[in-house]
Amino acid sequence: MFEKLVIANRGEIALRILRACRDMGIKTVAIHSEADRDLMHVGMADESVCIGPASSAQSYLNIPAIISAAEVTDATAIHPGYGFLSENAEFAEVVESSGFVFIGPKSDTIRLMGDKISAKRAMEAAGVPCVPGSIEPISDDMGRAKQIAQDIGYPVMVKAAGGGGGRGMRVVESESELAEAISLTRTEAGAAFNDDRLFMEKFLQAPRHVEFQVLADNYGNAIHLCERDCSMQRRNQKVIEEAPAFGITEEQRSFIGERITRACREIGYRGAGTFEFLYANGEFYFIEMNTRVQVEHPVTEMITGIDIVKQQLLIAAGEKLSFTQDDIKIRGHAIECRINAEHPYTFIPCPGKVTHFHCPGGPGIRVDTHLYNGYTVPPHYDSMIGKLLSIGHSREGAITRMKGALHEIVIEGITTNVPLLQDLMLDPVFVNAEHNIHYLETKLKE
Ligand code: MV4
Repeated sequence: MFEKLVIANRGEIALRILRACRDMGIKTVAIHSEADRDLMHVGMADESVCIGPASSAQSYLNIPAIISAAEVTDATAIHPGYGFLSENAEFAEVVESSGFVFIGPKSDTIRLMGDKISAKRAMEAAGVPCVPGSIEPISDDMGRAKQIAQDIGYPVMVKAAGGGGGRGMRVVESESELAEAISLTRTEAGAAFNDDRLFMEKFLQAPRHVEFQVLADNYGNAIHLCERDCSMQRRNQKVIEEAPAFGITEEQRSFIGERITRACREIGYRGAGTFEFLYANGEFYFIEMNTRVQVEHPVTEMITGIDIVKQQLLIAAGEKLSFTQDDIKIRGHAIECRINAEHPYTFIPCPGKVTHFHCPGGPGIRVDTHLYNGYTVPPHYDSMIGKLLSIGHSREGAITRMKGALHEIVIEGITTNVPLLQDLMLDPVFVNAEHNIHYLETKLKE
């Protein structure tokens, strides 16, 4: 196992990684920006290195500064967390070529999945159901593009190969809009991703977002840890996640599970990963794969009892998975509420000093946060300040416990989205599990 690891991230996930390292006897190096000297994990880590000014570009995205910090501290591995450089193939490559272990898949795998055309091609080859469409890059021949769209059937979606997470995509309702949509998306994609290749899919009108967690080692062993529903979202920012996803049968779960673990073996996947699907009319349609640990990984940990961050470290250190698919047993239902320092209805960020923080607790409650009394939330980064989780025997039991925890939590001095979360726990559409990816935006308009 690694002796010392650099945590190349901040906030709650940096603390989560530190705790996994502490459990495993791995020494930690916190790297941080000038604005983050007071982060909880910086004080707790064995060593810390300030790597640059507040702006992400000069600190958490600064590859040479992070490599230098690993070198001067004699660390042997680097955990990228989520966001920042976690899915940057070049970073993974530099980490490895500098002689450190990147906690994640090979850089080639990150590149393969970062290109949504090659990702989809790999998934189709493995028998993973994908959204109907064409993986042939759209050419400038409008006759051909019109033919493809007609074959798919309107409405279609034009997506950028370099996109993902909601960036670089456009809905096209009819042939009269197609040329303009292709031209605009191509220009945006070229500017944003330095890659103007596009592809086309059937536009699914009201799907749910259901994703499967996988773990794969270096020896061809791959398992899945059930799925999560992440449909309660706004502008591609998830607000509530849960596991398992409501209404998914054991038969569907094992069918998709079998296909995605086969895909992992075929592409030589390593580490933790997530297969994102749209779920509509009882069917799963692959859209993207995330090659990092995700914000919502704790709901899966709660229902499976598996420490996903610890598994990432074991796999990266060359260990074999110590359990098989048959060992994975789902117990109960878990819900995660993301706590953000933002106005609950306008979503305007509200950084500032936390004058009083009281953390909820009790049976079936987990809180992943770096907040403490007197901590100042800086304005430079994402507004998520923590995650509140509950588990119950049933979905209803998890909701009941979440309501209690949202009642207990006290965060004074800054404005948070807790009132929105409290509202959602009482919302009949959420309570009855009838929402899809558009529900929250529709509700907020009313
Ligand atoms: C789609 C779609 C409907 N049809 N693809 C948005 C994020 C990116 N991962 C893919 N996204 C979508 N792709 C087809 N063919 C709708 C979305 C989408 C979405 C997906 C998941 C979670 C939230 C979303 C919000 C808006 C649109």
